[in-house]
Amino acid sequence: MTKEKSDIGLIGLAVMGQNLALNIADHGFQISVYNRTTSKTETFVAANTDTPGGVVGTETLEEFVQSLAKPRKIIILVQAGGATDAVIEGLVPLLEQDDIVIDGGNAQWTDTIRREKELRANGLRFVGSGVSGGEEGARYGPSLMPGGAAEAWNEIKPIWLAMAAKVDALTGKQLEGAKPGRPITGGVPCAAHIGPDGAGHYVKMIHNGIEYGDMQMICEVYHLMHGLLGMEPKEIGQVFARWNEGLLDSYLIEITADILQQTDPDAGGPLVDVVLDAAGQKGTGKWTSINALDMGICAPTIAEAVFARCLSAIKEERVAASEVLTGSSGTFTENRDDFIGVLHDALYCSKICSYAQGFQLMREAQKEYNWTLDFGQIAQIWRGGCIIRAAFLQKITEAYGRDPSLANLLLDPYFNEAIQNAQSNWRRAVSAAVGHGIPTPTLSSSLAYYDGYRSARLPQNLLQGQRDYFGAHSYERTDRPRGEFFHLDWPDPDRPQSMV
Ligand code: 2AM
Repeated sequence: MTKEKSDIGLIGLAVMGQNLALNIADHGFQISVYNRTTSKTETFVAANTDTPGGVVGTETLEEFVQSLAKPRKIIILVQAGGATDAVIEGLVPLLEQDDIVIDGGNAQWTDTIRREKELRANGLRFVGSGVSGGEEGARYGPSLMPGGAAEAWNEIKPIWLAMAAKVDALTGKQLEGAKPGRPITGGVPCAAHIGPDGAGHYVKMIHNGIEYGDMQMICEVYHLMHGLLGMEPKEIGQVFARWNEGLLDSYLIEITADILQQTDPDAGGPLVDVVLDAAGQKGTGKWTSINALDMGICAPTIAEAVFARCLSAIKEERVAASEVLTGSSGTFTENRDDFIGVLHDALYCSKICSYAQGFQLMREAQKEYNWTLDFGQIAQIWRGGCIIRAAFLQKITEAYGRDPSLANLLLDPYFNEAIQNAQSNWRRAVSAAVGHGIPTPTLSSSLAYYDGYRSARLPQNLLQGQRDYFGAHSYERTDRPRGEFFHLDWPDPDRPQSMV
């Protein structure tokens, strides 16, 4: 039976929008839907007449808005940027005080901050909700990262907790098995209020940056298994499947095992061997890296993952260069099974560094934007629904539980010990890669990050000397208090040092 007014509305019926709408309807909420092209709305509604909550199709924005219970809750799922602004612009004049507009797209957090401010000035509420998990996640339970006013969160909370992925309270593992009309009940939902205005979209962006790092480091390990150990995709896939039972247990390792064992349906043989090695990207890894540079936070693993995609994309140029440029030759003599263990440890250590960088970015951003982020909770809502879901995140939640103001994940006793136990293998893997000319930008830069972070003294004393020499940029001295700056007229034979 259709209720007079729907509990929530959704604009934008591309695949993500359709799946999120069905997920919400599966949980007993009546949802109104609107799409610019009405035929899409009609097809969608006609195909989904028997959901537990009910899907109501609307043809105009006015009809859509009038179909919603107040305060209205409206999810926008159109392309980020101009399309989102256009939809908001059309919507705002139709809304009333306290209505809530929710952007579920991949918006840049700075746009979300702006939109929240603009809507607040109009007496409306705006929530920027990161949604992770792709099409499958949207349909059966994504990880949800809403940012905005706390009162707005309280209004949408029952729907958000219902549609989110669920994890087992003890193990943190995602509960599987949701079906159309039969959602999962019980478990801990992967949704929580992240913070004000752009906090949710910021955290979603960091999630994606970490995802870039995770994916690239897995690819480098595959490259080493193939290039050094001569392993074929199927065997490599079996190793990943085994790793998925242990410390590295994660969605990305699981799908990697599947991908590597997939046969080409057309030509036979491993499908991965005929997939073109030129990566695409939509921009969230790039945004994370730009933001790291803007804030002056060291996040090389994530940036290298973006650059690795850029380098892969110039396929023709690389093919030409491969005819001209030489690398290293020589046979690899290490024991195969032993070296597989070495690669496992290198991957684990690099992953710790990559996440450490992501959390350092969030720590800095909260200062910049005046947010108070709960890092343990963020790790918790990433345990299910999203692409980086992993057993590992439970360890991060525990680390922030031990010390909510932890400066760096590397300093947590669990992760510190993990790296102590594995780092000699990590170094062996990177050495072998360097020695045999196999590029490992994320494994290598993670190690450089680790070694840099643990160094009480770095060579930037010399760098400060260089800056002062050519640009009179001044330097501080180790034997003087911080904040006292000196300049030396380096080329002058008498070398007078002055305080500046
Ligand atoms: P469409 O089906 O009418 O193209 C993803 O592209 C979704 O965003 C689609 O549902 C699309 O609607 C919608 N969309 C893109 N640009 C839009 C705009 N400027 N106004 C409204 N919807 C838009």
